[in-house]
Amino acid sequence: MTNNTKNEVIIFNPKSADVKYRIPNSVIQVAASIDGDYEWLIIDGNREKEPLEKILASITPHTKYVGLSVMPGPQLKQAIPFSKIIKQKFPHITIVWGGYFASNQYKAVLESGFVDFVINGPGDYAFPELLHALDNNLPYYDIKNLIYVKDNEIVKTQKAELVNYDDLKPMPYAKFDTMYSVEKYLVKTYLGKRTFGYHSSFGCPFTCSFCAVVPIYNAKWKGMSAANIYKDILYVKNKWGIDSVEFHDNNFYVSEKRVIEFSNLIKNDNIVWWGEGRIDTINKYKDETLALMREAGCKMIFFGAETGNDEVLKKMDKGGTQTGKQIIEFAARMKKFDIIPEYSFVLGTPADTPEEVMKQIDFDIAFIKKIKEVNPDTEIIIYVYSPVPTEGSDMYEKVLASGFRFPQKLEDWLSNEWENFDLRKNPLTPWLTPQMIDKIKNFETVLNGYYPTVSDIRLKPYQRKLIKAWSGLRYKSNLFHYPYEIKALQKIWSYRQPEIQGF
Ligand code: B12
Ligand code: SF4
Repeated sequence: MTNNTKNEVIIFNPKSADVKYRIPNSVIQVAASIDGDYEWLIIDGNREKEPLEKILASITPHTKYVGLSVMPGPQLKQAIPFSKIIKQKFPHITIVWGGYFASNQYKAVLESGFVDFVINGPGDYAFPELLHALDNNLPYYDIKNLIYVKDNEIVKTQKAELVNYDDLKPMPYAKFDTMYSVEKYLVKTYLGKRTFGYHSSFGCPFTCSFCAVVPIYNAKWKGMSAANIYKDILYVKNKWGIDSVEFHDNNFYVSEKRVIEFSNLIKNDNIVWWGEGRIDTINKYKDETLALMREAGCKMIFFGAETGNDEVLKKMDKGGTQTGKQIIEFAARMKKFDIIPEYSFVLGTPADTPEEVMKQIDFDIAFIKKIKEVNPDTEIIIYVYSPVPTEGSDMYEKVLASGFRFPQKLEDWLSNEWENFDLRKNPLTPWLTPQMIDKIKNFETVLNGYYPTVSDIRLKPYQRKLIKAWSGLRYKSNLFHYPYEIKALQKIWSYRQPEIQGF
């Protein structure tokens, strides 16, 4: 099909997962923004054996723009070299990057010389406006959410008000289906056999200083109406037979009213759903709302618990009213409603002395064990703190004071060390010693052994039992050193790590 079409705009989603790739909503939404105005083609790196060849073969004399969606980590492995090659072979093509990495690391991206524009945050208006300006030789300094280089200086245009989701053009799923079968993106998860990914709001009203959403959305949030979410979900259900939905919003549960409306709409459709939320937000929900959500299919919710230490929560600028006590009590409350809380923790935040860093790690290990006592079904996900450039925040000031610096050159992000940094597995942060990293990792191994995650649908019951019994000995006596035997079992039975594989 690529031979007969103009492919005026090619939008590339670099490979982000080896298996169970999610529907690439970022690039589909970008395509929606130009649908009807340009002939576009999406190429999904997750679905191509030779994605670069496919891009090069799809470029026609009409192709003027190649857009890439880039988040940190493995997507860079294709985004960087492919952009460079496209620019070398087709210097007249304008290369545009969008996505979280592009927006947060725009300096390195633009200084590479092979990316022409960065879309800073939502591209729903910025992208079509940019193409229109370039096509008509118009100035683009007044287009919001744009970053580019002019006279060797980086120019950042004004940030736009948050997009009204309900006003956007519909997601062109049916057209995308002619490029890649949507069917193949329906993955088997803990939620169901045919889980679909959907995104229904921009931003987040909070300012956690470790979070990459903050520099882009500056504590703003705006969501689609419940009626439109429902309309889309129903369309996908009727067309592709989905049985469950992962809401990919940064914070799906900001508005209780929206959640109630959506729950009432979806409750008879037999759809199981999941999303990310805040403990202090949902703790304010009424009991009836929580019961309704469960009845409507909300089986599990992801929460950034971060730490049980109130001082550190403050330093993280977690905002709201979250406290250690609340985190524990909330886990118990969720149990009553049969909704599994998935708590993510960020260990290894900077402190004044190495002793304090270690003390904090020990504190959180004990805290996590307490949560498991209160509600053993709570899923725990552990990240090692990786800085994000939230300029002006206390935490980031501490990070800079420690001597930490992000790579200056785009291609430096391709090293293994920086990939591990992106995956929040082994950050190159000066205040974390190998012993600290080992302690975190070893505890995680023993914890995952003693409480195998329910979302790991591949572990057979007897495997679960065996790992649990063995790890229990270590867990109960706090013997976390060198848990090689648990690691070996997990490797043989390919244990799933939600913190790397997503969700
Ligand atoms: C789905 C998802 C994934 C999927 C992959 C999706 C894909 N592209 O194939 C999976 C599960 C594989 C994944 C993995 C990871 N992810 Co991820 N992911 C998401 C999630 C939840 C939704 C993305 C999405 O579809 N958004 C919907 C679209 C509409 O919004 P959008 O992406 O922002 O797109 C808009 C603009 O950014 C812009 N835009 C984006 N791309 C482009 C491209 C062009 C050309 C233009 C013009 C504009 C543009 O316009 C779009 C429309 O307005 C986001 C959180 C979020 N809510 O966005 C995290 C998120 C992007 N992921 C994140 C991270 C860190 C990762 C990981 C690197 C690490 C991890 N532990 O999760 C891994 C990488 C692992 C790997 N193997 O690659 C972070 C990035 C934070 C940061 N530090 O920059 C986010 C923000 C989550 C978070 N809050 O921490 N992820
Ligand atoms: S609540 Fe979550 S998404 Fe919002 S700023 Fe904090 S960590 Fe980021």
